[in-house]
Amino acid sequence: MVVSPGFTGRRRSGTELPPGQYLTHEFPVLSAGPTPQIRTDHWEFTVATESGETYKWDWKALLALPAEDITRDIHCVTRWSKLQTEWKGVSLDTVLADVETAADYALVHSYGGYTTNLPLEDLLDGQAWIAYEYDGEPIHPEHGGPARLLVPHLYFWKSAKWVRGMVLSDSEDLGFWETAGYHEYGDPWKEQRYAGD
Ligand SMILES: Nc1nc2c(c(=O)[nH]1)N[C@H]1C(S)=C(S)[C@@H](COP(=O)(O)O)O[C@H]1N2
Ligand SMILES: [Mo]
Repeated sequence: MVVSPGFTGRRRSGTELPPGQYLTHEFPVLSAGPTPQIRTDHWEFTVATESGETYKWDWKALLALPAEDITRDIHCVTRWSKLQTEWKGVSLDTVLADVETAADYALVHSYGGYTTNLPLEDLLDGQAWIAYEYDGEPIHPEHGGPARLLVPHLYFWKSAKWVRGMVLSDSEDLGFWETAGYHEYGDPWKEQRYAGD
């Protein structure tokens, strides 16, 4: 990794781009497979813990949780960044409030089979949401609707579209892109694109 002059390691927002990124005003679609069509009356979000407990939310239960408006920059590892994108969704702090776990890692699963791994702590403390609106509208299916993960402080491949749940565990299982050679953590400010960066 090349450390740029003045790099502080702090997470910044709104004015600056991470190293190697360019600004776009488009909203590119990046999907590793076809767009699954998920009806909200069939949608479910499941959390399985390291002790074998499972917790489930259906669409009504998700909407019943207090939602937040979220404005954040997003950074795709293919080098586009989009500033100050606007979402509505439920914080993972809220979703996981009553989940009993001491796990260190989460493997997030999507409808369609996509997976991505994150340390559980990166999903907490106001850093991650289950988002269901983008720009004041339900999230378009291509962009992950009816609901996607939003973890804007990491490269956008961590923000699993069509999210359906996560498995919490004491050891880190790699997800789809991470298994294919992308970085296990993916901090855009440290340019953690590929394993070993
Ligand atoms: N389920 C699923 N989630 C996914 C992906 C995917 O292929 N499948 N692609 C990831 C990547 S690489 C990026 S950059 C963003 C793209 O989101 P967008 O298509 O809404 O721009 O979704 C991430 N989440
Ligand atoms: Mo991406």
